[in-house]
Amino acid sequence: MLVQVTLLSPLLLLLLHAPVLTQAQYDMCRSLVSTDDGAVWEQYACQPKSQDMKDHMRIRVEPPGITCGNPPERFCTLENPYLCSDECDASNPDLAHPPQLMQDRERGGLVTYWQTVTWSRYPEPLLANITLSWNKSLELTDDIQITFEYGRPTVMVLEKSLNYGRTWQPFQYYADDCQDAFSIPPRRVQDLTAANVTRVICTEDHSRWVGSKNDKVVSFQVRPRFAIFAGEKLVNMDGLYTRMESMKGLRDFFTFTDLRLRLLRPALGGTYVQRDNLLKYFYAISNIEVNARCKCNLHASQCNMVDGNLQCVCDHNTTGQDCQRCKKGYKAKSWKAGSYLPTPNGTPNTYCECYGHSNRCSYIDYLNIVTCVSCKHNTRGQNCQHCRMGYYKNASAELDDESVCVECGCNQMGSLHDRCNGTGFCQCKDGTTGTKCDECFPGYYWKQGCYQNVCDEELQMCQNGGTCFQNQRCICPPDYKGVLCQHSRCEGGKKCSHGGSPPTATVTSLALLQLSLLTTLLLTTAP
Ligand SMILES: *[C@@H]1O[C@H](CO)[C@@H](O)[C@H](O)[C@H]1NC(C)=O
Ligand SMILES: *[C@@H]1O[C@H](CO)[C@@H](O)[C@H](O)[C@H]1NC(C)=O
Ligand SMILES: *[C@@H]1O[C@H](CO)[C@@H](O)[C@H](O)[C@H]1NC(C)=O
Ligand SMILES: *[C@@H]1O[C@H](CO)[C@@H](O)[C@H](O)[C@H]1NC(C)=O
Ligand SMILES: *[C@@H]1O[C@H](CO)[C@@H](O)[C@H](O)[C@H]1NC(C)=O
Ligand SMILES: *[C@@H]1O[C@H](CO)[C@@H](O)[C@H](O)[C@H]1NC(C)=O
Ligand SMILES: [Ca+2]
Repeated sequence: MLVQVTLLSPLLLLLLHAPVLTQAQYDMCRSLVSTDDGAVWEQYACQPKSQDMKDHMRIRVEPPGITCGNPPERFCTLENPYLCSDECDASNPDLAHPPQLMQDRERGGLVTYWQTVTWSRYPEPLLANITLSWNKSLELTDDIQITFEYGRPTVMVLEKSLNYGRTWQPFQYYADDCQDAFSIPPRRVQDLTAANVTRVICTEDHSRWVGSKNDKVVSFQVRPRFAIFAGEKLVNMDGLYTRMESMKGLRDFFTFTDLRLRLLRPALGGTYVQRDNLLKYFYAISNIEVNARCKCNLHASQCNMVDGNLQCVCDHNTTGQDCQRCKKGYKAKSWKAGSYLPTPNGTPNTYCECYGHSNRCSYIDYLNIVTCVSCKHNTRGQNCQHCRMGYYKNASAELDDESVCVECGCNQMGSLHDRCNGTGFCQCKDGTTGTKCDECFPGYYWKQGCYQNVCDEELQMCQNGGTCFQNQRCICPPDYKGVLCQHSRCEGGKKCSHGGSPPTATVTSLALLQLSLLTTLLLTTAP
């Protein structure tokens, strides 16, 4: 494996840097371009170089006590099942197999490996979890390779986390019989197409016992997946980057903060578990290769160790571990991820404009637009350029003014709804007026809204000595009734204390009343 890795790396570097040779600008944040107007800086996508992440990973194995050697234990091998002279002893450095031997740099051809206890508790399953953490979002740039000494597991799951280990999702299933182990049909990475490249598959390619010492590696194949877009030898990285830019979920598929190997059944060296020799079943891993680059949202070309953690060196006035925020004082425009592609094909390093009312933008796939999220200050819209319902835009204020949207303040009783027009005018109910609909037209009185006057001192006077109460009703003398006190209670032979008005007078006053009502009506409907 040592040989394999060192052989692979230069080739790998060449492949990963192939786009640099053809499209030099892609790995730089900006370059000087000469135009008719002289030289100008053109901004391009930037991302840090791919690196061997083995050096930075933190390894945790579970359950406790899964590592062999405490107490010391004898074990056999599948090749020589009856020669069980090997021993694992945690207290002896020469015989110990601690987890860090999965990430050490082996020297002088000496293979070092982590090893588990043997399957002496069969038929209870022999389970082990290996969790690899970086405390940083990373993007795979090459195949993950895990080297198993003494046989590859027959059942295993590779999981990943995008949120520092809070939640996990399967990345790939491995089994000698996928249907049997996971109830899913086996697939090969070679079967994947552009349409289903992000599918989580179960593969039988890395779990079978072939009896050959060279079949030690279990890989998660990134290169064949890239090749779907970049061609067989990854010569057309543009093709890949274009898809990374546009295809939903493609970039996320290769992104992770943690990886976990769930070892579910060791190599058997045959079809059945031999109960009389369980000392030959265990897991042993000598190396884990993870080549990746820091995810910096295309805003950094470098990623450094800061206080023991990887950290993007952010450009474009961004900040944060992944350059996922705007720097203080640069929040007028909202944060947006950079782009792989230079204009006009992409939108390199431009931001989404929210006029300072939001610092979050989101890409809506089916509309192909970038839109502000959670607009504040009572704004709304793709760029937070409109006012929320119930607010209107102050025409003399700038769009990025915090108080650009002014509350309509429509009177609840007097207006038809909460909305107002562009100059703050609410829509009023009949008889109501004023910008906020909190005043009455002449001839109307206010009582939780405007109502037409029943009586007043001019045209709709109360008759027969009645008095008008707040334009709402006439208070009549005892002998009179009716809205305007126009009816005598003495009619029909009743005795009255005071004399009634002559009938002719009543008729005249009624006619007058009708005339006055008409006039009021005409007055109120006039603009
Ligand atoms: C391994 O991790 C999974 C979750 O990813 C958990 O359900 C399981 O119990 C763990 N197994 C061991 C042996 O710790
Ligand atoms: C993870 O990284 C962040 C940012 O660099 C740091 O603040 C935090 O302490 C780190 N956590 C661990 C467990 O190292
Ligand atoms: C992906 O799509 C191709 C063609 O449609 C199909 O042959 C293949 O089986 C699919 N792979 C998976 C894992 O679904
Ligand atoms: C970052 O801010 C500076 C002003 O401080 C500005 O000149 C520069 O264009 C900004 N860069 C980007 C990529 O917006
Ligand atoms: C509108 O904005 C101007 C300028 O900022 C300000 O002077 C004025 O008071 C604002 N008007 C309202 C109704 O808020
Ligand atoms: C809003 O309504 C008022 C009153 O109806 C009108 O004078 C004004 O022109 C309207 N403003 C707009 C922008 O429509
Ligand atoms: Ca090793």
